[in-house]
Amino acid sequence: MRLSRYFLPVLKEDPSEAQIVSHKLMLRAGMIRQQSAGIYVWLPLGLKVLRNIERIVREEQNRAGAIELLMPTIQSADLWRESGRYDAYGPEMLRFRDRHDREILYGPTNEEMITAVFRDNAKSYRDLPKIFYHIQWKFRDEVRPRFGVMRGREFLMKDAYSFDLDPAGAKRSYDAMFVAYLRTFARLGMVAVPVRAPTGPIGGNLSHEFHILADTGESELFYDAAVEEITLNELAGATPGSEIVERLQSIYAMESEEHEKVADCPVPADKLRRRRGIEVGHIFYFGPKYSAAMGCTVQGPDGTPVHPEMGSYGIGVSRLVGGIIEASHDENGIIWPEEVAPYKVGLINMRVDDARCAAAADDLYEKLAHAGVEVLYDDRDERGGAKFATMDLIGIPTQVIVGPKGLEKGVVEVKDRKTGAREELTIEAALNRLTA
Ligand code: P5A
Repeated sequence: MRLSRYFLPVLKEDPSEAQIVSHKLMLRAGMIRQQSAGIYVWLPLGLKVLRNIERIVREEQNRAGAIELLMPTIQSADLWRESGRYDAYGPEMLRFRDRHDREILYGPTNEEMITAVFRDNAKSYRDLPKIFYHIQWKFRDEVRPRFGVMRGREFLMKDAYSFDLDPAGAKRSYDAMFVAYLRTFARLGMVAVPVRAPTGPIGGNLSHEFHILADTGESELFYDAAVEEITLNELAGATPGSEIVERLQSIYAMESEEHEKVADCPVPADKLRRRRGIEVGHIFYFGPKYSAAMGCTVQGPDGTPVHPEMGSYGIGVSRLVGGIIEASHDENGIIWPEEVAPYKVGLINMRVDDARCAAAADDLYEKLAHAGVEVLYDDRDERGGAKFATMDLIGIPTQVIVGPKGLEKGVVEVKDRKTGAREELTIEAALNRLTA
């Protein structure tokens, strides 16, 4: 993408409406604009990041055997009356009426709807087990929407729902999602701490919250340092029901209020970590709570009807954009982990008025694009300093700088956004490096 043709409204100053660094940086980097309290427009650069996160979430859901569908944002009040949650949910639910005076709502979550879909379309135990998911906008009329996309009113969630014949099967589904979550956050470049959690209004008896570590996180966590050693390699062997999963689920990690109630912490002091965290995922096993309330049965192997055992599994996709920035930035701006970066390479032409520079930069741009590398090419007529500042601000992992002095020597400069390390490479060597 040529920056001269793109839409990247960056801001030089910190916007006064933002209190935390990710919100400031998302506004300054031209990723989002607020439309009304807790409701945002995703500008082109922000949308690219959101889509990248969605892609990784989707790949890991599919890998775990979950099946994608898409449920609507608008739901009927009657559906929620079936579970008893219409009255229980309170003012966070946005309720309205259609032209026929029927009560409807903007969905804050989809347990009721998926239970109805399964009830109306599945007949026997042979339809089990199943895990469904969708990635869909939600609305919760939060009392205090704040911190930009971190606590929005309209936000994007991946929510999955599992149906099993018995508790042992349900635990396997829970394990599959548990591992998928650790894999997802690791691929996003984050350490995610699985915290044993109280279940709240979703109900049930087994639940984990997933927190990514950042000093500005809303919760304070105490956890065993072993969490930080969980790698994609180890997760490869973590099949549902395996010892690895049991070990990972029982690693000590608690919010401070819970930790303080523990008389004998099993973790030795030198292994106990205290950090702040941002909740980016939450999973629940709640058994037949909704299937029983809503008359969802399948015929069991012996002919008797059974209410499927269910669980639900959420990831805050839009919250993750802010969460990743909280965990990965410096004084100059965002530092995107490779997999979520909106562009992999930021190409800077220092002198658009110099024919040699323009030709060399154009040529590099064409070749990188041809090799399938996503490049943001700053071909604007601007000062070099402003171009560096923009690239640093928007956090593209690798910058390539084409200038007249370098070209004299036949080289360009390649800069790593994260470490700041700079290297002079011939154009050919730079191409090889960036397309490797
Ligand atoms: C699990 C999936 C649920 O809603 N039902 C379906 C269950 N869980 S949850 O914990 O309430 O939400 C799941 C994740 O969504 C993100 N989230 C939000 N993100 C931005 N703004 C909000 N107001 C907001 N509320 C929830 C969180 O990441 C949460 O873990």
